[in-house]
Amino acid sequence: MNSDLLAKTDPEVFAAISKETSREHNNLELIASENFCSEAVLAALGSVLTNKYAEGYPGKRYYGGCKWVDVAENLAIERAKQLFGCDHANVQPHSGTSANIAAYLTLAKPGDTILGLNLSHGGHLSHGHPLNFSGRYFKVVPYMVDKDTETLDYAAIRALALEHKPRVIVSGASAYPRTIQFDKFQEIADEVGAAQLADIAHIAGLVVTGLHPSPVPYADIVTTTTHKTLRGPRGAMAMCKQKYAEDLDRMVFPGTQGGPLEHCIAAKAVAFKEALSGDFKTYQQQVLANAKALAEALTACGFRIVSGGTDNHLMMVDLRPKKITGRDAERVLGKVRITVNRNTIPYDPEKPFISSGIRLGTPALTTRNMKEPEMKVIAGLIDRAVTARDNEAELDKVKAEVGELVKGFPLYAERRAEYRALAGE
Ligand code: DSN
Repeated sequence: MNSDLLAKTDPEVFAAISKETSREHNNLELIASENFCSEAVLAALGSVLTNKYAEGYPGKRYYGGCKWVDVAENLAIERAKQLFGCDHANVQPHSGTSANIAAYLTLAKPGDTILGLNLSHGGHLSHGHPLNFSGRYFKVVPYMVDKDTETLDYAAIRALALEHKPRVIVSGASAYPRTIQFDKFQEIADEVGAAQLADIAHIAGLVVTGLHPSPVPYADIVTTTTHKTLRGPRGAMAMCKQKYAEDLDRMVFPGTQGGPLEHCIAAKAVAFKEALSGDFKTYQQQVLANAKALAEALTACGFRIVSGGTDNHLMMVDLRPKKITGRDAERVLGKVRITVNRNTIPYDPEKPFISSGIRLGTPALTTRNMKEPEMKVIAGLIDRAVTARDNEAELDKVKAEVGELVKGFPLYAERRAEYRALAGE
């Protein structure tokens, strides 16, 4: 892995990477948007493809010497098309937000109206938050979840669309635990003459394995990151119907990006190949089973799960029954090596920085082969930590139990052993 070279050349950066590798193994990772990619994906990321400038697209570059990056990028494109069943795929977006910028500008002009799920109700910054480019350059009409069911209310979304006549309706979310009906979004979009932009960053792995309905047959543009349930490298992609292909490509490059990150694109190709395998569906089924098991076990411990449960890889936990804020729970759980993020829950009385909830997801723990019995144990550990928030002795006990649990599910074992040897540990 050439770690010895890095350890010699730059011991400080080496130490940070080495310690992060240990942290990923030693902690229970419950951040719903994180995952652990394979050694093969990491190998592609750490390759010489990072050296190459390749502005343009395979066969139409503005630089010489692109023969081999063209091979890698074409593999990524073809595998993406096969995986998602889309007409056209652009694998160059550096991030989910970059993909969304290109998608908006393909479908709309600055100043046009977009309809997106409010961030506090499970949406994403790039779906129209006032401080984000999407809220600065477009007129945003946010939609909310229903106050009683805490789920999407398609009749209310339709009413807003009829009133405001948006150019783009954004479907998709980053903190929504229920199935999203992209066909219903399309009916609304068709009725008001809008385009549908489906951002499936969180659920892409479920979509490609048929465990969540796909927006691809309906939406004008579909964007996703590649590092969440899809378990690839950090990055993103955008897909569209053939009629938008040229415009979307032009809006990614030269519209909003320069040189593509060909090492990331090669790593996307590797991840797509992994996602096309039968094992990937088994993995995603376990992600869902684990999420259900965790939500049920937390409910049994007295937590309130927003909307009463989950259909996907994540759940929103209302902490008010436990009289603790999201910020404090995130801190206490961090002490016992359980990593989560605070999150507003729908109609949250607290400000986002404090929040009344945490968002939990199972993709990362499932990659470590944890199953339903471990989810029950973890729910108990979360409950004990939150309850014992001021009792350092009890928190130490919970932390020790986390340590015992993770030992049975090693992560990046060879890599860690190599790093430890180099650090003389
Ligand atoms: N995609 C967001 C998340 O879900 O964590 C961050 O932008």
